[in-house]
Amino acid sequence: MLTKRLYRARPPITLHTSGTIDPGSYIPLQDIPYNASSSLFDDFTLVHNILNDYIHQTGFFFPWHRLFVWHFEQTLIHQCHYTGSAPYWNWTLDSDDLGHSYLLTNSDPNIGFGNFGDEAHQQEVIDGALANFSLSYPYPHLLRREYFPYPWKNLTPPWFTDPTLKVKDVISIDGISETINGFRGDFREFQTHFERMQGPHMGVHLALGGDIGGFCIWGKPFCDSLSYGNPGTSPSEPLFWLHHGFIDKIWHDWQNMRAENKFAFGGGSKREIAPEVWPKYPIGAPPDLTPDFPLPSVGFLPSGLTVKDVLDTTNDILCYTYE
Ligand SMILES: [Cu+2]
Repeated sequence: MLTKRLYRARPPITLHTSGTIDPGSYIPLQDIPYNASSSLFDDFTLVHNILNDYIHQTGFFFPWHRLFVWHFEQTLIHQCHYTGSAPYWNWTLDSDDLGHSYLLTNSDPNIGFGNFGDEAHQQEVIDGALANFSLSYPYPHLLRREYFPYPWKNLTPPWFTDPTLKVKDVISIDGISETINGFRGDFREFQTHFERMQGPHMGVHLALGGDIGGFCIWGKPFCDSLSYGNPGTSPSEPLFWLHHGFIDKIWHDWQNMRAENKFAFGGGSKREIAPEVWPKYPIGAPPDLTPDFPLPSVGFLPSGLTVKDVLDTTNDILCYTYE
């Protein structure tokens, strides 16, 4: 059964830097106000939003999200009496018809994630265990979800160049197994391919629209800087954790595919998405990250961990594997 409201963070998370890279530069993509009535679940969203510019299209993408999913799992275990581990959604198995997958059509009030939302009400999810699931960021609202089989149709070039691309074409079983088999020892190319603007990570986020797609409610604040809103708040959708759980598994599988992949790492520390420069730095501009760089924690995630600490999921810190 899904617990709808988790415990609040006590004390509230600190919104200042943990001292990673450039302490002065932790400025959120959109400086959303701290909401005192938020839940611990919401705090994860806030932290992801604060760090949005540091953890996407930089070398931190895979390692930071590994720490993020792990900390979510540990929080469920230690604060919410959860006895399982972080689950993942293998969307390659649903790629032929994502919109009708079991996960997205299960209305069971205890365990179902519910269907796509109600068109008449801003795509709010109205069935399943997440019906009327209330969220705090970027402003109080109910969970929203919408299906876009052509996720890039209305998004703007030059970042998104092919409006006709279908999500099913970038999340197929064959495509992902090629990704895991490819890029021998080359972490940078592996990430560049996986995190590309019209790749599988983006594809699933955008195909499900609403909160996980970072879509805003038109006419509300924080709905003007990007054509579709703010990807920083995507952890508002519980499916985020299943999507990133699977992304972590894909990285894990790639790491374990060959000895030279195992500790391969690279990427820049500075996100560059200005159209003229980002093709040159799809996973971040210099200074380049090394395995010794601390993972940004903003006083919420475990601090003092480096990239190296999360390269092997079976080490004493993370201590998990995939079956
Ligand atoms: Cu993210």
